[in-house]
Amino acid sequence: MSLFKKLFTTLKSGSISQEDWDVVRAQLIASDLGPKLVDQLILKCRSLKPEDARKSITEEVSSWLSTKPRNILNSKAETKTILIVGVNGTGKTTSAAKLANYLKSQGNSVLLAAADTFRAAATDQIRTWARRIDVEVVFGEESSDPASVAFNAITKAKALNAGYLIIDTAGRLHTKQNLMDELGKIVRVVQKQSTIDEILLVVDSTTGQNGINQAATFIEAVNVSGFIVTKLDGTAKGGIAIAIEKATGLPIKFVGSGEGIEDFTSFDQDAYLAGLFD
Ligand SMILES: Nc1nc2c(ncn2[C@@H]2O[C@H](COP(=O)(O)OP(=O)(O)OP(=O)(O)O)[C@@H](O)[C@H]2O)c(=O)[nH]1
Ligand SMILES: [Mg+2]
Repeated sequence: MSLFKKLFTTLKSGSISQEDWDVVRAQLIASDLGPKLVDQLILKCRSLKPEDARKSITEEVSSWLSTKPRNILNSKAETKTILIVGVNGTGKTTSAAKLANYLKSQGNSVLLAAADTFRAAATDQIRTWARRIDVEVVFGEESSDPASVAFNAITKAKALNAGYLIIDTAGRLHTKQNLMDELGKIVRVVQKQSTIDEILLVVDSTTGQNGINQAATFIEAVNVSGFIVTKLDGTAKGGIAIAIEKATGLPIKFVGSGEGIEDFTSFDQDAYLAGLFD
């Protein structure tokens, strides 16, 4: 990600002019760290000795990251249920398939649910993925009640004794309120039958600070437990990862870095921090 490379090389060079600071600031702003965090960081850096820079910056940024667990939370339920939510186009359906494949490759049995019934194409998309990764998917008619798909899915998952149920949801409805009401209903219907272990909010890293505003809306509506940050392959704006954790206190659990099924990893905090300087 090299977010702090410029900052780091500037600090190491010793004498730093105001112009140098301006360049560093502009670069950090462009990375979507957000002006407030950028200024906080630069203020700190101005008083740093070059030899302490890397350690101090790492400590500062670490203190901004979520302290909540990054692994998938596992209740005692036989079937762990994961709800995938987010704004349209962020990568929910792709991430649901990637996560299903990831969990399957670890030896788990996985069931997918297509609770985006807003468009027929949404169901087709997840069914195509499901065939490819050889995972079963529960779906309904176009415009049918997404909560009924979720209900059928959790019923089936329990009957099959599936290890995980991953529910994909719509990102677009006629209004934001409709969308939030729909998500709330899916949550209630599933919770009548089982615990929801995770509600993962998918955030497109290329949308920058907008992602933080989206997050706030979803966090208000449902009990978001963590993030999947997507499209990190297409951006130098990796600062959003830090900014969104600082703003919400919630952890990034997975990152997507391409359109392929394997372009998906758990978020490794230490590797991420190390990568900021390289
Ligand atoms: N480069 C890149 N593209 C991605 C990534 N994740 C998803 N995409 C692409 O982003 C587009 C939208 O992905 P979807 O998974 O359909 O997004 P969605 O949130 O389900 O969209 P809606 O159902 O319309 O709300 C697709 O073209 C995906 O291939 C990623 O990590 N990197
Ligand atoms: Mg989708």
